[in-house]
Amino acid sequence: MLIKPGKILAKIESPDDVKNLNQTQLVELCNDLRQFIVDNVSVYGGHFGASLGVVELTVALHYVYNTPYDQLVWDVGHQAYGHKILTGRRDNFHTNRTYNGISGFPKRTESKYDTFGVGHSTTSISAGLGMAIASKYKNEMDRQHIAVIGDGAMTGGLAFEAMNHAGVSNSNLLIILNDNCMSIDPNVGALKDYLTDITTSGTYNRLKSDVWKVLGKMSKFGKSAQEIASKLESSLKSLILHQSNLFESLNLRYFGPVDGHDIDHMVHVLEDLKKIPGPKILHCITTKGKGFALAEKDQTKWHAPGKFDKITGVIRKKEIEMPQPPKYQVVFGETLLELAMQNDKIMGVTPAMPSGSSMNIMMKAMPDRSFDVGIAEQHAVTFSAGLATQGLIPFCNIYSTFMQRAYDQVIHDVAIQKLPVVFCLDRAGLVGADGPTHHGAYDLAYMRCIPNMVIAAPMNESELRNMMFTSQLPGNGPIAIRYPRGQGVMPEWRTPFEQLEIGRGRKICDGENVAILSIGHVGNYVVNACQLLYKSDIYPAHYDLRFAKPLDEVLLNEVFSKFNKIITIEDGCLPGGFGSSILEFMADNNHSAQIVRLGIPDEIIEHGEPEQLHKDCGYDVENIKNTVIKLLEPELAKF
Ligand SMILES: Cc1ncc(C[n+]2csc(CCOP(=O)(O)OP(=O)(O)O)c2C)c(N)n1
Repeated sequence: MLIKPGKILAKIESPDDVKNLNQTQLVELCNDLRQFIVDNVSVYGGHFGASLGVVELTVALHYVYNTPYDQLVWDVGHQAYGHKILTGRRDNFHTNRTYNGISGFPKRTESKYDTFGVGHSTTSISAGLGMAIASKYKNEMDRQHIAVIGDGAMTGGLAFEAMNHAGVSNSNLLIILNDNCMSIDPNVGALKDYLTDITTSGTYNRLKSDVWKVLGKMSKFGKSAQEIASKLESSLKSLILHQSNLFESLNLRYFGPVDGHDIDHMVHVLEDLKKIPGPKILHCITTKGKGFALAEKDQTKWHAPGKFDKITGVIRKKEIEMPQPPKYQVVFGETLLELAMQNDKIMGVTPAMPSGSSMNIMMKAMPDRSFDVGIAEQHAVTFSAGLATQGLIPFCNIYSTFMQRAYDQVIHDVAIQKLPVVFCLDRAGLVGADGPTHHGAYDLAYMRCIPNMVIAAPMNESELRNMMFTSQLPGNGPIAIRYPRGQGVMPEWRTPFEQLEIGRGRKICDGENVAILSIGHVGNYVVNACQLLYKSDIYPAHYDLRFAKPLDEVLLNEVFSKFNKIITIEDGCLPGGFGSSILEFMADNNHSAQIVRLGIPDEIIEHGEPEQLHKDCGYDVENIKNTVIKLLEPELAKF
C-alpha cells in the first residue's frame, strides 16, 4: 500500500523545494511530514517517537542549510525518517527496513544527503568534527557542519571526547542537542539533571532572549562589537546559571534552550547561528512522539512500537496460538531477579537498555542493586569490574553489537584480572530489520580469543536459566552468555535450576555418517532439519556444544573418532567463530575430517526478516538439510 503524502510534502523532491516555501507553507510541511511518518510507521513499523520529535528541526535544517554541501550528521539515526523523506526517499519510504528496501538509518551508499552511516549512538560530534576540520584543511570556509545528538546519546563518553577536541578546533561545527529528556527509557544521570536545570532556570531564560537580540543587532556593527557582545553574553550565562556552563567551559559557545517545535523561531535561530563561526552548541527542547498523543504519553512504548492502528493506537500483535515461548530477554530478566533474591551478591548493570534487555524487572524490584548507566557500554563494563573486585557478582547485560564498544574494557578490566563479571549478550546473531549496524555477528569471534573468558550459548530457555545459575556460583571467572533476539522454544520455561559443568556439551541425538555441531539457539534449526532428513532415511548425529569456550574436548574427540564428515553451525560470523574453533581443534589434535561451516559469511549482511537473512547466509532449516544431503552424496550414491 502506497501512502499518499499531503499537498505540500507531495511537492518536495529535495531540500531545494523546501527552501522555496514561505512561513505558512513550512508549518504545513511539518504537518504533512508528521502525518506521513504516522501513516507509514503505523502500517510498516519502525522507529516512531524520535522522528516525530524532530520534524520541525529537520525542516528548519534543510530550509536554512545548503545540504548536502553543508553536512548534516544524525546521531544514532533512528530519528532521521523526516530527513529521508525530504531528501528524495519519500516514494520509497514504504520499503523502510524491509529486505532490499531503504535502511532504517542514514547510510552513505543510499543518499548523498546521508553524510555518515549510523545505528550505534554518540558518533555524530566526532564525525561532524572530522568533516569540519577536513573542510578547513581544504579551505572550504563557507561549509557548515551540523551534528544532531539526543540527550540520551550525549551520555556516551565519545561525545565528551569529541567536544574536548572540538573546543580547541576553531572549526565550523554546530552541535544541536535535541533534548527530550528521554533515551529509549527515561534518560539518566547527572547530565540530565544539569540540562533540566538550564532549561528551567527562569531568570536565565528571560535574560538569554534579551542578550540574543543584542547579539543580533551588534553583528551590524562589525566583528569586534559582536565579539564584545558575545563575551558579555557568555559571562552572563555563567553568572546566572550559578556555575560555569559545562559547554562554555569546553570552549563551545552555548545557545539556548530553544523550543524545537517552533519552526519559525528555529529558522531564525539557525540563520543567526550560521553567521557565528567556530564550534557551538544549540540546546533544543523537544517532545519525543510530538503530535501523536499516545506516543507523547508513553514514550518508551512508542520508541519503536511495531505496526499499529493509527486511529485507536492499538499496537498490532501477531495472531498468537497459546501458549507461546517467551522472548529470551524475558527469561533473562525474570531469572536474574529470581537469582538475585537468592544471592545478595548479584547486581544488575545495563547501558541504557532497561526495557530492551528486561533488566527493568530487577530495577523495579531492587533499585539499589541494578543500574542504568546511560549509553555508556565502556563504563558499564569497567563499573561491573569495579563491583566484582568487591566480591559482588555483576550481571552486565549488553547487546552483542553494542559490546563492540567496550572491547578493551572486557580484556583489560575484566579478563586480565579474571573478575567474575557475567556478560549477558542479548541480540546475538542476525537481528533483522535494524540491519548491519545492529547484527550481533561478531561476539563469538571477539570473545573467543580472550584468555580466561568462558563463552556459553543456550539452545533454549532452560539452558539460559542454567547458564545464568551456574555463572553466579563461587569460583567462576568472567563468562559471556550469548542469546538471540526474540522467542525461544519452551512455553513452560520456568524449569528448576541445574548446575552445568563449564565446557561440557551434550549429545542431542546419535546418528551415522555425519555429525552436526551447533552452538546456541540455531541448534533448534538442526533439530528441525533432522526431522526432515529422517523422512529420507538420513540420520545425522547432532551435538549441542553449549560452550564455545572452553570446548568440550572429550565430546569432540569422540565426534572426530566416529565421523569423518562434520557440519558446524552458528548464528555468528564464520571468520574466527565457533566453526573456526572446531577446525583449530581438529588441527591441534591431529584429527582429520571434512568440515563444512555454516554461519554468517565474511560480508556485511543487510537488513531484512531474520528468516530471509538466515536463508541467504545458508543456515536456515532447508539449507542445513541440503548441506547434509550434499555432504553425503558420495555415500548416498552407493545405494
Ligand atoms: C552504542 C549504542 N548503545 C545503545 C543503543 C540503543 N539506542 C538506540 S536509540 C537510544 C536512545 C537514544 O536517545 P536519544 O539520543 O536521546 O534520542 P531520542 O530517541 O530520545 O530521540 C538507544 C539507547 C545504540 N543505538 N547505540
